[in-house]
Amino acid sequence: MRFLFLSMIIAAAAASALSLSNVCTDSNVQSSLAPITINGITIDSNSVVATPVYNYTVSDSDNYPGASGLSFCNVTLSYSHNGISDNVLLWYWLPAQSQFENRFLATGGGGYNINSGSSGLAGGIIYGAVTGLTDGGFGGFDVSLEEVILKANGTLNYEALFAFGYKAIHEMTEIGTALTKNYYNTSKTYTYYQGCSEGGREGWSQVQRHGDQYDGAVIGAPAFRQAFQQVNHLFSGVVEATLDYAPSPCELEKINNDTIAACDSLDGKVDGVVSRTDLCKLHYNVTASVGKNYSCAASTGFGGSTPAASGIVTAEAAAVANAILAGLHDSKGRQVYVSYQSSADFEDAQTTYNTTSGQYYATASGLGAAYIQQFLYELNATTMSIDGITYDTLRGWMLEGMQKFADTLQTVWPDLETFHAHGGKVLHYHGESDPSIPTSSSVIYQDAVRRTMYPGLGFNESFAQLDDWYRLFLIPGAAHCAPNAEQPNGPFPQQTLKTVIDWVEKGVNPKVLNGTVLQGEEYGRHEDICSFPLRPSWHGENSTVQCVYDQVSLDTWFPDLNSIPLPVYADP
Ligand SMILES: *[C@@H]1O[C@H](CO)[C@@H](O)[C@H](O)[C@H]1NC(C)=O
Ligand SMILES: *[C@@H]1O[C@H](CO)[C@@H](O)[C@H](O)[C@H]1NC(C)=O
Ligand SMILES: *[C@@H]1O[C@H](CO)[C@@H](O)[C@H](O)[C@H]1NC(C)=O
Ligand SMILES: *[C@@H]1O[C@H](CO)[C@@H](O)[C@H](O)[C@H]1NC(C)=O
Ligand SMILES: *[C@@H]1O[C@H](CO)[C@@H](O)[C@H](O)[C@H]1NC(C)=O
Ligand SMILES: *[C@@H]1O[C@H](CO)[C@@H](O)[C@H](O)[C@H]1NC(C)=O
Ligand SMILES: *[C@@H]1O[C@H](CO)[C@@H](O)[C@H](O)[C@H]1NC(C)=O
Ligand SMILES: *[C@@H]1O[C@H](CO)[C@@H](O)[C@H](O)[C@H]1NC(C)=O
Ligand SMILES: *[C@@H]1O[C@H](CO)[C@@H](O)[C@H](O)[C@H]1NC(C)=O
Ligand SMILES: *[C@@H]1O[C@H](CO)[C@@H](O)[C@H](O)[C@H]1NC(C)=O
Ligand SMILES: *[C@@H]1O[C@H](CO)[C@@H](O)[C@H](O)[C@H]1NC(C)=O
Ligand SMILES: *[C@@H]1O[C@H](CO)[C@@H](O)[C@H](O)[C@H]1NC(C)=O
Ligand SMILES: [Ca+2]
Repeated sequence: MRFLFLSMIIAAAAASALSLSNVCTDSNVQSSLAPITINGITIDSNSVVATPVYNYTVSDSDNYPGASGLSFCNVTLSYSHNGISDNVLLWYWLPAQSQFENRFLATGGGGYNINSGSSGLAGGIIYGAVTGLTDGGFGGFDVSLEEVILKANGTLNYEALFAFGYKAIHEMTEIGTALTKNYYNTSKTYTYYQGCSEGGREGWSQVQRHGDQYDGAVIGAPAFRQAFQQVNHLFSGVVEATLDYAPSPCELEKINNDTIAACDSLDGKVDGVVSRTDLCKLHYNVTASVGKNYSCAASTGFGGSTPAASGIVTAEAAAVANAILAGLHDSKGRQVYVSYQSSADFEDAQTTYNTTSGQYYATASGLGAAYIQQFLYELNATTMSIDGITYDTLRGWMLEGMQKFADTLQTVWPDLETFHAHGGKVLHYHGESDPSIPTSSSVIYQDAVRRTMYPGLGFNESFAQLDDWYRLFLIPGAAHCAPNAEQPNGPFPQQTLKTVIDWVEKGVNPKVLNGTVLQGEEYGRHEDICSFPLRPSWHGENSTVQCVYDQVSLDTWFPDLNSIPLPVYADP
């Protein structure tokens, strides 16, 4: 009896293993693809490679919890666009039938990469979702847009630009959801998107243009409004050049450390986390660091090696920091764009050490320079001199890029009616101490959506509507798409996709986001994260977070961007 029972279990295990090896074949995947017809696209049936993967382990990441015992069909294939001889590679993981939960997940990339490889795929397979990515047609899963954006100097690769802008992920989702329906013989599949940074921009590209294709999206710190975003990377260096003061990285680190220490308690809880950068902006001035000692050991980092540094924080360094925090203003004093929040690292302001002169000098941020050279000037170069670049130059580049890339890289279309009518839910998050993409860049986009979708309603009334389907969460202390080593006790939302799945499939509206400390002494501690416009506040020792309405704080998130007399911060 006992033996019989055991052999039944073994037989059942064998059957499920068998079923994956039965269905995960080139020919079965080819038959699932055969009925798919998409205007303008030819799927190359011969390109299909399907291999079963058993007992796969996903390790814990910032964006999803780990899992083990996963089995799936690992599929790659390619397709081409009719009329041009291109070749786009697709990569899907299709869960074993027993682990499939009627979901499809599209994933995006980061930087100028259009995918995040298997670390992106792992984020969906743990939730029983067929998960996919694309190479954009760039010539391989690890080939970035930067490598193909120029066909020659002066000749932009528009196929690649539009593929990156929005087309490739849309097509990957179209083919992937159809493949899912045929492969599992299921009629209803929920479709999701997950990505951060460029992956966040890619997510918005889908929600804005293909709103009826997605049921839910997790979008982190999106690199959208890219004409502004990329040029803004140059702003800190231009401040240093304009004010003729190039602080050592150590001097700026000291200013930031002092900022974190001074603003920590403004949220009501002394934990090393500046959960209220808005109060920091209102009540703290970095001039408080002037005259304080700083010292750093020698280090090897991004721009080469930096020698040991020590000194006393100067008024010039504080002026540089204040100008950066104030955001780009033109020569007439009008504000052009937003900046990082107080307590974010001065990453773009990193100066370089000249070993001959023994002095630091300002440089053009690599991210900004590569964009200007390749995308605006169409030159095969990734560096540029900061000499002669003024605040007005930056403004001009922003305007130029806005026109040039309005329909590809800007990705700030504020009318989400199609997505909303389809019943879509979007969870948008952004680290409040992000040093690479200004946190308020997300805030002003959500505001543009709110005003566009609910033109007749007041602030609170429109938020009450928006909260049903689009929530923005600012993550206390968090850096760019990740927890922040400088504020280790801050929470991070590790289960965002699960939160959106529950919102879409069970109607659980996330009034607060599930945050967890993912590093340091408090590892594993839970903390709720407030939904904007409500802001976190603590009263009394060991109290839990209160999400409060604070008008004075809110006003700091909506500066008067009056330099450009067009609705440029959301596409008209
Ligand atoms: C699955 O993997 C785990 C560790 O990764 C291992 O302990 C276990 O024996 C494996 N199970 C099977 C059925 O291969
Ligand atoms: C899936 O297939 C791809 C492409 O053939 C391969 O590079 C990758 O290692 C495979 N992944 C797994 C988990 O087996
Ligand atoms: C750009 O320059 C690199 C070397 O710096 C070269 O490998 C590449 O082929 C060039 N690309 C174009 C389009 O000229
Ligand atoms: C697919 O599902 C439908 C309805 O559930 C069923 O009638 C049909 O036989 C199934 N087809 C296959 C090939 O399993
Ligand atoms: C800033 O604080 C960090 C700890 O968070 C410390 O390691 C570093 O030395 C400090 N830097 C300066 C310049 O004080
Ligand atoms: C900080 O203080 C300096 C010096 O008093 C002043 O010039 C500057 O306007 C202040 N900045 C802010 C943001 O309050
Ligand atoms: C700064 O450092 C110098 C030399 O190391 C020391 O003499 C001075 O007292 C320090 N000043 C402060 C404000 O700590
Ligand atoms: C470094 O300093 C030397 C000596 O002052 C100068 O000649 C050289 O141009 C500097 N190099 C850079 C990259 O600024
Ligand atoms: C393209 O432009 C880069 C940057 O100006 C230059 O270094 C390179 O020589 C140019 N290539 C050709 C083929 O003209
Ligand atoms: C919005 O509601 C809050 C209470 O939740 C209230 O204090 C605030 O005045 C309202 N704001 C506006 C603009 O009506
Ligand atoms: C919140 O996230 C943590 C970390 O991923 C997880 O352990 C916990 O179960 C989640 N809580 C809820 C209520 O979903
Ligand atoms: C807060 O928590 C600490 C550590 O758990 C404990 O020692 C302290 O008594 C608590 N304070 C209050 C007011 O509960
Ligand atoms: Ca705090």
